[in-house]
Amino acid sequence: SDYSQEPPRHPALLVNSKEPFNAEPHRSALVTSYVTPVEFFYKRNHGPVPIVDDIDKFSVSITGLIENPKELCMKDILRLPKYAVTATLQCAGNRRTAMSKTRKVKGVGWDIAAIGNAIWGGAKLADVLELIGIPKFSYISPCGGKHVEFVSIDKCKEENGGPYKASIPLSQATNPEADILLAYEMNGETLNRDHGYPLRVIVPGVIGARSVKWLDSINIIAKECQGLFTQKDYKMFPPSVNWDNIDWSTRRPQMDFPIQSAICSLDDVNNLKPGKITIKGYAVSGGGRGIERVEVSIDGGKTWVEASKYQKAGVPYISDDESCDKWAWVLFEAEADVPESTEIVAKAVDIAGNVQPENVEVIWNLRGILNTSWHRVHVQIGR
Ligand code: MTE
Ligand code: MO
Repeated sequence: SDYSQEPPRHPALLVNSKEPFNAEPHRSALVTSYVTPVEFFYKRNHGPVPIVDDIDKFSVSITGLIENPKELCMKDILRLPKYAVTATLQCAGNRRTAMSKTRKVKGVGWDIAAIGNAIWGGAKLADVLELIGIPKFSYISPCGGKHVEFVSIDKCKEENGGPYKASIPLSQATNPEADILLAYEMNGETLNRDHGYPLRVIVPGVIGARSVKWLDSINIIAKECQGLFTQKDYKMFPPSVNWDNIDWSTRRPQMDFPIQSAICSLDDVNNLKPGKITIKGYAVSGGGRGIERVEVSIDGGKTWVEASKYQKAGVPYISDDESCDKWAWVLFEAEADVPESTEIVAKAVDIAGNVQPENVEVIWNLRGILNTSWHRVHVQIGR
């Protein structure tokens, strides 16, 4: 693989793998603003970043189980109504490093910042599909049924040099309220190369792996994508499954991510003076489920206080308010007096009442995905 033409990147990123490039910001960068700046947004690539230098020649082919396969050029996509969707993208491997401390897991190590919140600008996939003759709200049996597969331009070694790909159910793809985008902008700027220039898919509320970057083609297929990242990766196994007894076919590909929260204003271990500290972090749930509450403990999880939550600075977040961004995280904040060394913990509850598990052991899985256990940091108080 050729990594000689990678794009420039912010030097402050913490690099977990150089080739392919996998990097996250320091966790503190996530709570300085509700919308994550592009340069501090985590980057998760499976191969070299492809180069698209002639945008006039760029097109997306739409093929498969449709009557009239079509090529859409960038102009065709720009002609469709443009939407701006604020959505949090989270890698299924976020917080994997901590899961590995219980028992070793396989995969790129991530701290708690393989997540970011951006304003994605683009056309709705439901509009694109309508343009080629697939009606909105195409309802196909919820078990089985057609899928929409996204295939990239990139080449990754896990696919034996083939492109990265993933699929989502057709019923979701044709639902305009699912807000799935073919995005060409991120935070009001042209999408950059690391994040999928010129065009990527954004599937809000779903693990990042389904938001295919550098889109090359869309295929309507009879059942879910047979590619590696749908069949032999990004599946949730119970703790009893190991590399000797794994049967990938017994599990479905992970789609929505579960309720998640983490403290970003403190490192894993902090040496502080006694006094007031501010505890800040993010909370988000998959499937567009809002956040009901975030609680913080300064005694290792024995007692809790509720943190304040916001999206827009200065406006308290209320999950069922029309004005809140349903696909986006909330930032939380709590102040506490910490007189002695202790463990500080955060946990969140979504509007369906889903809670984070107390320990990582109960959700441990060999691929190290979806570590959503209570987030704990240590504070050592010196005099
Ligand atoms: N799309 C392509 N073509 N190639 C990739 O390697 N990585 C996926 C997804 N889409 C990937 C991809 C994964 S696992 C994640 S978490 C997100 O992109 C990361 O998106 P980002 O780099 O814009 O943060
Ligand atoms: Mo990912």
